[in-house]
Amino acid sequence: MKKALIFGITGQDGSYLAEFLLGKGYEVTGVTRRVSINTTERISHILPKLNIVEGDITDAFNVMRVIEETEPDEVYNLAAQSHVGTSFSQTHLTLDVTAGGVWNILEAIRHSPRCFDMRFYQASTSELFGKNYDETENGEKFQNEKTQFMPQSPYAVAKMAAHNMVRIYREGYGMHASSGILFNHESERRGEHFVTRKITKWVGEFVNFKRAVRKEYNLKIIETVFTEDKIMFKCGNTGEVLSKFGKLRLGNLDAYRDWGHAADYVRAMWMMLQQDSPDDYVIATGESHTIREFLDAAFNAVEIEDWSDYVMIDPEFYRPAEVDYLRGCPRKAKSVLQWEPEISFEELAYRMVKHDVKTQGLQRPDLQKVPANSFKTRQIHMSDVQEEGQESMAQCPPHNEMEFG
Ligand code: NAP
Ligand code: F7E
Repeated sequence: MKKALIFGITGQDGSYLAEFLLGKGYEVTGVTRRVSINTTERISHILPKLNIVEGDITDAFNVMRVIEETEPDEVYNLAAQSHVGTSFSQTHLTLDVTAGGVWNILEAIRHSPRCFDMRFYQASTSELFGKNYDETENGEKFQNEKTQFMPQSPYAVAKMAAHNMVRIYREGYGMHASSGILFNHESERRGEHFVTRKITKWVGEFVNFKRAVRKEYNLKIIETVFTEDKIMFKCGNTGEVLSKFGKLRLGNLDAYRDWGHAADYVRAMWMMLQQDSPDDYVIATGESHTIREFLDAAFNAVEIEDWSDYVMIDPEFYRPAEVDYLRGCPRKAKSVLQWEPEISFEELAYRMVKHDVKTQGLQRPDLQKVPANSFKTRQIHMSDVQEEGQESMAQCPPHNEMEFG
């Protein structure tokens, strides 16, 4: 039985990779940090099948001990301070974990008597390209393995140091060490502070909140009124203000990202380590969309066609430096690894919204009752009134805005 060791098993990718490797018959060990709350939510369904050891990649001795004791055939490093925005305010921590941690793993493997029996995967990123791209003859922008790096954040600088270190250990010491230059990949398990999940979680909360207002007041007719930063719910018949909900606050909506599903991307990680020779590969869908387009897809999934009244721009979420355009060319991964993504952009957004509508429905929303005339309205959204205005206020079951199959 092959043995795999995963640093970062509690993260989005770690959870999908662990599932995937168990499915392939691997014995899987995951490294988790000692923290004061439970961080194993994403792997709770497979915990009994995993070996869990405590560790932190910034602790060189600990990393060495874990590698010695578990004797893995394959080591996957997914551990990182992975939030680009946060890396601007926690620069040192980001460098220590996202770059320094990789040194520790590479050194531990290099000094191990089993050095050449182990294969190593490093989670590199499209953030390495930063502001840079190449162009086809038709002027289409893209990034591939040959595109020059121009990092735009402390996160990207740390990942670039790690990426180069992996290459140096591969070429200098002959280690089987590969880096996957992965473009953005999301899922139902995506961290809640990344833009896609922030959007779908908000949509899930909003849909369930509106349902709860209807249920609480036995109403079919709700008028939705928009203020600067809130969405107010009024009784469609009496005009009484019933409750309010904060708008979705976002930063730059014009950046382009090449978004895939994490389940497809962890397959590519494994495929890289099955090659006779180690190498670097771009993993991407080849399609690029703006955050506006993701908002279209997410709101359309709950039958809201125009999201502009529901979203407000908050400068807090702008970054000191931005990556404007990412679109990966996965040709090498397709021809060498035979890797293809299976989940489309539309399917990704739909799955995430479906998940968040369902899970947020299990929470009990706090309906903040608002005294009448306690706010100034800016715009009034009439669609709800027009759609439902003829209905009576008779006792009715909770209204289902959206039924997923
Ligand atoms: P994630 O959800 O943020 O997971 C990060 C993981 O790293 C968590 O398990 C976290 O543990 C662990 N970690 C953080 N600091 C650590 C430390 N000092 N020692 C040990 N473990 C530590 O990230 P992800 O989306 O799964 O991404 C996986 C990897 O791919 C990351 O390296 C990321 O930078 C890279 N990447 C991601 C994408 C993407 O779009 N998702 C694209 C390209 C590259 P806790 O649970 O304890 O916090
Ligand atoms: O931002 C914009 C933001 O934080 C995407 C990480 O997994 O992928 C990820 O990094 C875009 C940026 O991901 C908000 O300015 C607008 O242009 O979801 P994100 P990211 O920065 O692309 C790469 C490949 C990684 O390697 C990273 O580990 O969305 N944006 N408004 C916002 N972003 C966030 N987070 N929050 C907002 O409110």
